[in-house]
Amino acid sequence: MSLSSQSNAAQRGAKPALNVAMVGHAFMGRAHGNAYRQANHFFDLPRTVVPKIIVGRDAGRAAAAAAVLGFESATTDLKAVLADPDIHVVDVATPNDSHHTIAMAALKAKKHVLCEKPLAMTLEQAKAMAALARQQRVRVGLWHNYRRAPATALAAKMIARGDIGDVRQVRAVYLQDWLSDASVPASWRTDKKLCGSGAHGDLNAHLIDLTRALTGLEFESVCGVQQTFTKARPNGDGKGTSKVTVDDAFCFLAKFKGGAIGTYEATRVAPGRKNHNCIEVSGTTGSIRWNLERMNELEVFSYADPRDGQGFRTVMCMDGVHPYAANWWPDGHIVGYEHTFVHHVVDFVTALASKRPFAPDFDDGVRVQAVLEAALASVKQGGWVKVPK
Ligand code: SOE
Repeated sequence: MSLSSQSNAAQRGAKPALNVAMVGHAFMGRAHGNAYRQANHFFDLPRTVVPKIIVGRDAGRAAAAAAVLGFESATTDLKAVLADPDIHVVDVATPNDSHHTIAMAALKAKKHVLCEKPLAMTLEQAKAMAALARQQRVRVGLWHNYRRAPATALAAKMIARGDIGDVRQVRAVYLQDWLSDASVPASWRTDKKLCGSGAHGDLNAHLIDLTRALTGLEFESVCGVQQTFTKARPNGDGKGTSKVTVDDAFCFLAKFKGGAIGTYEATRVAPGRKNHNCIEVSGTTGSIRWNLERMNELEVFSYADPRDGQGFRTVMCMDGVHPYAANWWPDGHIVGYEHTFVHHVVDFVTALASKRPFAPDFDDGVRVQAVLEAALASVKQGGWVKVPK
């Protein structure tokens, strides 16, 4: 064993274990699993995060995922996992329709819970999850990972310290194209009963959370429009087709408390846009823009700069002074999508041990769900809808 891994093992060995049970093991399961494995290797944490057990519906597939993702074991018996006092955190990495059931059961078992976004299928479910989390006095988190890129964490800091003045406008898009082709099969993501909504709950959820994280603004009312361009898709098994019951694209206007306004667009049918998550915040004295495709960079404009030097400048957010960056590589070396999940684990474990708040928690999830739901109501009834408290 090399010196560094010995010191790692020694460092990790000295900390009490934080055993994680992860329910689900697909795309998000892989991103979470990687984060659990990496966190202690790059950050000095108060607990040693242990990817303990994967819970899946199929024993064979769950066991294979455990081997690949570095979990100690796998099971199909969630009840037994929740009854195990040696499991401290339950991670809900399943499709949207099971978030409420699994999280409520984990909370009743007094487990700390991390849940994939969107928190729930409805505002009512989200409120029940948040209420139980408070009542059980456990720690909970919601996997809105984009808050935790070094650049977005820096943007939040810059806006909070007044670098762009008072926020007036937010313009945000999250564009993908994986459903542009009508022959792409139906899945849980195209079935309202399993996901609640399409691009809206999947992608606008991220934009809503990122807006709150960067600006501290609260949504007051929204006005939405949605479209489903492909009304039916072939079934994955090649037999027949299924109706698409959710949006391919969903846009909405927003008014914030305090007078700021915003525009939001989520789509899965923008050819050429693979995962184009981009937000720009305009204030009274400047603007900040972040683009996931250049995730380590912030575009910053300030009227405070000398007139002849004014223009958007690029801040490379990977120096030791930038959030999380010092724990990875020397100045200027960049990180990727998966590091945002590692930072999420790092902050959750640190908050857990220090009793410091962690965001986004389930109360933040309720705020996101309230905006999502108001925008859906606006499509139904037409016009502006107030975002419920
Ligand atoms: C699919 O749209 C998806 O996997 C989202 O569900 C994730 O939240 C996003 O990070 C990447 O795209």
